[in-house]
Amino acid sequence: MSHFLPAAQQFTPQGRVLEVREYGQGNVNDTFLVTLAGAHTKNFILQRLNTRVFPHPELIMQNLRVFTAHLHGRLPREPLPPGRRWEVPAVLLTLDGADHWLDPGGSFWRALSFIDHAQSYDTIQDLEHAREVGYALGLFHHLLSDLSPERLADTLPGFHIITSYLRHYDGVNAQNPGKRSPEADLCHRFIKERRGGAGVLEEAKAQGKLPLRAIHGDPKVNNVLLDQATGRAVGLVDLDTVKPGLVHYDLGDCLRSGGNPLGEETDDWQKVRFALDICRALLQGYLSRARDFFTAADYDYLYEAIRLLTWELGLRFFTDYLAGNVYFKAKGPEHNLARALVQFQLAASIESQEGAIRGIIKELSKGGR
Ligand code: GN1
Ligand code: MG
Repeated sequence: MSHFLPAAQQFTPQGRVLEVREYGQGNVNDTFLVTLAGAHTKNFILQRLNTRVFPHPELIMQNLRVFTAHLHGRLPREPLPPGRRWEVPAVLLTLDGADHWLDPGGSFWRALSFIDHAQSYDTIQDLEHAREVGYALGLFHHLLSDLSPERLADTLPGFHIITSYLRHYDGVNAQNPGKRSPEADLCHRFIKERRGGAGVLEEAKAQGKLPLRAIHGDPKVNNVLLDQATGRAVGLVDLDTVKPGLVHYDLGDCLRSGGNPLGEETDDWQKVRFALDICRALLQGYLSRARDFFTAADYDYLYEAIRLLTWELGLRFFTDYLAGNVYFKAKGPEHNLARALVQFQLAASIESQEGAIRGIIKELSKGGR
């Protein structure tokens, strides 16, 4: 703990830190849970932002300020159904009143309040959980639907722009034609066969069919907190990619994460399947809060969003494998290849169930429950 103690101590009076331990499963930033001494044991979240991925972390803090101020203004006017709560992590200041601390080595540290009596899971546990994950994303979008996206900085240019990821893949490939294996060949083939349709969401955006909105950027299942007692969703965490984007990025990402019961870290990639019942329940939960802003065009692009965001994550993992694992933290040289295979298999399963998925979307667009 001593290593991280100086960072934790920036955000709390001396002598109060009892413990600092690694927390969560983040693939990019380093996250710690800090436990404090006191009348009641209190925790906060301490994070070291990855400045290789986020070259301007101060813009992340700026977005967090805009986002939290908006939500705190809006939440009191937003009646929640009985028995529900909704929490937004607060930015904690250093003892000097700053929203971050640069350590002597130049690392960027910031702290957030911890949401009590809540937990998350890496995979969907049952259909009720799927509904809650969808509900959380729908409420999140609903609460942000009157925040003008221009007020948020683009903290990660190119994020979820598949054509940019393809350019990067081509560049990495040209420099590094080495790594061949049956699995790598499978990934190359998978990308080659599908790159034609990669720009569908960007084209719809350029044509004005899909508007830019304020989005979460990374609403995977383990970023949705559930109340420990009731199982109801209480909030979304991991707000570093809150920025302008398409709600389709969020929905596609949430469904590729939720719709894969084996989870994105499974070793058994050949067994990966997209679960239609989870897809339906998650979308039902989402639409229970999103119907007021979700348009006919939004429904039209939903299937493509699920397919594309899944394929995109496979492409991102595979490119990182080829590049030597410089973006996603990896447990070994083949880890990102294994992760890519999971997403490509999931994308294939989505494609093989296109008719059924489109059927669910159609039924729900008519108000089906
Ligand atoms: C990364 O760091 P983490 O685990 O919150 C990534 C997401 C991916 C996710 C896959 C900024 O999120 O886009 O979907 O891994 N975040 C960034 O698990 O690239
Ligand atoms: Mg994240």
